[in-house]
Amino acid sequence: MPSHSLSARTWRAALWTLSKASAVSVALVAGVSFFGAAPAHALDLTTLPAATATAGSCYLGCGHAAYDASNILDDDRGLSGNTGLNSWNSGFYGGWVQVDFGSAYVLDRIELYGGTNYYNPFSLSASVDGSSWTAIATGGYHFESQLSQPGLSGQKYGAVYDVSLSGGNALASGIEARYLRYTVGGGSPQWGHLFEVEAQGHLAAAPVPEPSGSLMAAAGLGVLGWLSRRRRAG
Ligand SMILES: [Ca+2]
Repeated sequence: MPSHSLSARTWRAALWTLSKASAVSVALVAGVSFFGAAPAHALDLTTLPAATATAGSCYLGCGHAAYDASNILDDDRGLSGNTGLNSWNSGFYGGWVQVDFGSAYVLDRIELYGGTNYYNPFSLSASVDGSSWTAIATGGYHFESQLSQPGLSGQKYGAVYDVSLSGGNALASGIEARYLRYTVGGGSPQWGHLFEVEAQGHLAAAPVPEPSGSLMAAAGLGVLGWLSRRRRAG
């Protein structure tokens, strides 16, 4: 057999092996990229079974059905009327109420449902341990088209903060919270009042170990060697 023919066969075999190895390598890299990006699952934090509400004070005493802290998690935003059985009231010109989600999550969105007679400048803060707090926002109830649902008197009245919104609705990304606290400063024009709070968030992404460059190279060489042996055996 002429030598140039042997050479051509050798080149074709080498090219075939390299093309297969490249395809496998691309698949390996694509697979690593796919599994390395852990998707964030949005959760309704305020409807989690573990979610509970507590307050520094309640108008008729915390634990009384009317104006208790638990009323901010009863899925009634005021549509059943201003009955006291669906809202929290601090009982003085200030006060705070907070939600414990049961575990820490990264916040994506917060909705506050107020009553149209209550403006009340407030501040929102977040904590992962219940003792160290991070300021999230300051604001006041207002007519807010971004609210998902109507509240008292069928009005969308309250406040919304969201990582995908800007301006007065902006929420900084990456805020971790097990506790979300709503605080009305002392000397406020009305008693502290909140009909409902809703929050969405997701679990913080756990770091996913990815193969190092040398491991990837070793995997590529292994595939190359296997294909070469397979070619020779054929
Ligand atoms: Ca409520």
